[in-house]
Amino acid sequence: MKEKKYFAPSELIINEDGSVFHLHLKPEQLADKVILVGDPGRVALVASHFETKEYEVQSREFHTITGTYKGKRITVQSTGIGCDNIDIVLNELDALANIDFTTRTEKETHRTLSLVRIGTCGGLQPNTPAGTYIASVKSIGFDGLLNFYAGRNEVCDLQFEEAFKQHMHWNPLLCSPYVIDGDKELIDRIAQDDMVRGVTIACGGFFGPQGRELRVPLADPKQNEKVECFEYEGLRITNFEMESSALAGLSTLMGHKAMTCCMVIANRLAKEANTGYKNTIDKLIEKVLERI
Ligand code: R1P
Ligand code: URA
Repeated sequence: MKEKKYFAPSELIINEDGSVFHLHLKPEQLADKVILVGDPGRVALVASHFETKEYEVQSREFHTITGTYKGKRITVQSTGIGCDNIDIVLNELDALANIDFTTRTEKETHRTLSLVRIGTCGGLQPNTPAGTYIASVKSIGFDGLLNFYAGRNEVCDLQFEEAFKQHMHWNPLLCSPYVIDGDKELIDRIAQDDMVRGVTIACGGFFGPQGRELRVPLADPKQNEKVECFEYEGLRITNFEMESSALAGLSTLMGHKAMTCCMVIANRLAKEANTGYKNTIDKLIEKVLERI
């Protein structure tokens, strides 16, 4: 029989109270259904729909509430901004689900989490004005995260990746972009006719990587023009945000189901932004809570 891998205290850091290092959650406090949001303040908005709350904790940008919505046990977890935080959140959630914290070895049976990210994004097409909900069927990672994990080539859409790099005349100094699908079953259940199904670029930044130029010029001034006209097998790139690729990629490698849906708050074509979105995102939250 294969010897079980032991996860040393330096690799999986467990706090004195038995909770995982950054999230401060214990295994029994995590539900199978998880809603991820960027903004820690959005956690209370999601949980305002819960009929019961069993646990709440906050440390740094990681705010967590576990409770129930219409009898379904759900954990809502904030990630803060960016794929670096997704690396922390996904690894710690997976450890809570699949590693025995007493023996520091993998559990015998795999526990699969369903993870739905509810975020905000910038729209890139005429059919994605402010207020549109976009479900990411595919994500293009400009963040480089998945390239650090084995198995990246087995789970990514390499043909799409190659077509995109050719179209963009990709500068390899930027990063090695990866293309990864969201979970099909979850997308079919959650992205109904009221959501646009699209291709999302997840960036390691809000400004330059998303083609926003303030005082410092961009390396490629035509980046967004090229992004907006790229088409592959009938799919167009619909939006920019900052976490969906890392979420879809790590979840696939770990054996979880994940998808991202975002509300457009800035339309890059129309050059318009909606900063009063905090009330309207609640409608998207309700749809996800009903369908998760
Ligand atoms: C940038 O303003 C942040 O907003 C988007 C981006 O992905 C990034 O995290 O998502 P959230 O509203 O979920 O944070
Ligand atoms: N979030 C992003 O990452 N980009 C936008 O343009 C809006 C929200």
